[in-house]
Amino acid sequence: KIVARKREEILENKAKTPIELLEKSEFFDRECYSFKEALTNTEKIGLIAEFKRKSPSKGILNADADVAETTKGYVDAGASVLSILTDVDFFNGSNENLIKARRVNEVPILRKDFIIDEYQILEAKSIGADVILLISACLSPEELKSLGAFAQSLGMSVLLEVHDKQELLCSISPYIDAIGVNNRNLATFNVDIQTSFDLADLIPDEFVKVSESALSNPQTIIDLKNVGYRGFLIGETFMKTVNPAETCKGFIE
Ligand code: IGP
Repeated sequence: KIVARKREEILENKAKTPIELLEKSEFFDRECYSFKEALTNTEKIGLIAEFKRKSPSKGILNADADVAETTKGYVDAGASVLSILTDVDFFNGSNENLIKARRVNEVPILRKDFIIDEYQILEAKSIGADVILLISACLSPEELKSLGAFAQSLGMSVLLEVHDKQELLCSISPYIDAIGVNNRNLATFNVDIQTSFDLADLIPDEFVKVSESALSNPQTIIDLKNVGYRGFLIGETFMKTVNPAETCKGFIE
């Protein structure tokens, strides 16, 4: 369902903003920040703090938080990377939100969306993103390789998302930089942190290990660090509170 909607959206966006226009954006030629570098060789805990207004499983999380203020607050609190939802239909996100975050922050930004086409990667670059997400459950191994190679050819980093052993084993390629284990099953919305613990040893060492979703307890981060994780993607725990940046700060301290 999501993929069908994305195909429509891509056609609409291509008609409005053709590739030649994307390439003229003020951000298109900037050098991307490295996702890997931001999460390794650092004293920071490796937080990837997400700006997400709504989710299909929980509905509205936060209708009011200001994106510039919140993301700047995340970074001031010690977040290493920002994740910005740009999907409109399912997450109330927007490209505009990512642009606003880009203008006030100097850390890597992950464009959080369902990427199925090279156009969306060019669009990500044009709005100031450094990292794209490729979801194993939405793409064939061939698509994962070609989209990953395309993003890397633009100087961007690639985060591959998996949620079980089979997805992991058939999706690994040289065209990814980091592997994110989603603790939330996208089909059922069930969450289980054990997923990250179970897959840790199966992720080859050359990829940065990221644990995604349902993280709400600092002790879990410490335990995941001990099995090799270096990135921790957190949305809801922060966004469901009135002041997400303040909550992030409390979490890091
Ligand atoms: C954040 P949470 O439970 O902290 O809000 O999860 C992030 O992992 C989640 O938003 C996410 C997501 C995705 C959203 C993970 N993979 C793919 C949209 C698309």
